[in-house]
Amino acid sequence: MFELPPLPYDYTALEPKISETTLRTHHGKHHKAYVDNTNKFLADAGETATSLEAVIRDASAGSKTKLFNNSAQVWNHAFFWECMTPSYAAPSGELAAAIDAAFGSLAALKEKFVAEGVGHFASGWAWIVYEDGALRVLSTHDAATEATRPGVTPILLCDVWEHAYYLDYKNDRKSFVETFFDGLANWDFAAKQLAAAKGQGTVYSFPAPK
Ligand code: MN3
Repeated sequence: MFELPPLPYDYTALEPKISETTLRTHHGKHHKAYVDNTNKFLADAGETATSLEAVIRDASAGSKTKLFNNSAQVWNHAFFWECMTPSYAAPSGELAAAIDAAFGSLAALKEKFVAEGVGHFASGWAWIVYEDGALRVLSTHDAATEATRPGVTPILLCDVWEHAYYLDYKNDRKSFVETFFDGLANWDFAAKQLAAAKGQGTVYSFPAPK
């Protein structure tokens, strides 16, 4: 059985950028439901999971759409929580250098990331990933995840489903994505992911089932 990981901070820790109500609903209801559904689908199929990443790969390869959608959403949300912090600090060191190399500046990355997140039609996720030796920005639809794409390390992730921001920002997705980028993004976590992608440390993986 997979368990819903606790948030890495208090439900009120991101206020006013993200309200306690939004976090309680998003983590305690939406994310929990994806965990519960994943466990149910696995139990119904008589399958014992070794890791969430293996479940996602298997569901994708086997066209098990419901299991894929739910298990990928479990991973994406757990990673998304890690990608935010109540103690914002701008990128530094090797991450800042990689941003400058790929985009020219943090401001240029912001412009690209916000455009990707805002321009993404309907539900999905805006990502910064490390691929082929460089950072890049992309978005995925619905539950689609970069967690299991070969050769890719997720660096930073923003949920652009309406449930992520509607209570706090109504239909203003742009303000939400800008606030995420400028005030919530956990660049320390992103830097650890980048270092791990280059062989220094371990990339994030979802907690093992119990
Ligand atoms: Mn969500």
